[in-house]
Amino acid sequence: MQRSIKGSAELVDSWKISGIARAENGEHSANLIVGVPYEGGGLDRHGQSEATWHIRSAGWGHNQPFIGSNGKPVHASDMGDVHPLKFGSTMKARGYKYDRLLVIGGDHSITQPVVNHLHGKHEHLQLVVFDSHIDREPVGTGVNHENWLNYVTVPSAVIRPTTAHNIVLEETLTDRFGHGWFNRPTYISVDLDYISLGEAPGVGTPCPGGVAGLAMLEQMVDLADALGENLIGVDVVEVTPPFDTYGQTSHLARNILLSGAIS
Ligand SMILES: [Mn+2]
Repeated sequence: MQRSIKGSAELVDSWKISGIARAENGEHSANLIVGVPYEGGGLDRHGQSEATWHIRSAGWGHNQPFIGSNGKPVHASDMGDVHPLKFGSTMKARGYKYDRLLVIGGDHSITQPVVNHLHGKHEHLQLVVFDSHIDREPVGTGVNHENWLNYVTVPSAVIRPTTAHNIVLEETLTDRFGHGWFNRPTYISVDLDYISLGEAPGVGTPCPGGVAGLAMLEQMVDLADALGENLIGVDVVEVTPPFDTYGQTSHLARNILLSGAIS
């Protein structure tokens, strides 16, 4: 089923997604989807601002309620797209309540306003980033896709492809956050350049040596299991449709996002 959306000034007013209803102001969603189609420049490859449409429409032909990684339907609603600088104010104004926030980027800088907004709601929030890059370049010219982690107000752990194994993942999170890390509210950010270029060619800053898409999906499922209701948000960022092949990067991004959904 496809629905067209009439949005406000903040919302893009013409997108469609298979089986997902529009979020009404003030309603409760198990999974609230929001797009942040922003690119700040500074990348060799442009097009991250096109990704929200492509990732949503990657499910277009499925004609289903979305099915989560455990085979059960995912109940989700979609608030449309919002500018990163209006993220916090829009969320407050619309009064959405949700168990889990599913965020579609946008370049990686969009994670910063999302996480800082959530930090206002969850004092002990922590951030797990899957990325081939560290994203802590020097500051000075404002928040961008290479330095945004410097502007995040919560503790973070960056998981790079060399530390992809699940045991190493757990060790890394324990080192960074301490034992019992799964007992604190957590946000997961997935840069698609963490995935092997063969499976995810449509990214802003390609990096050879990424992990298999299946390994990423397994890590998401394991993390979601370990965290339970403490997993409060997931994003997929840096998808760059003009450099994609047959939409495969967008489709993988969609599946990663939904593997982090509550179902
Ligand atoms: Mn990144």
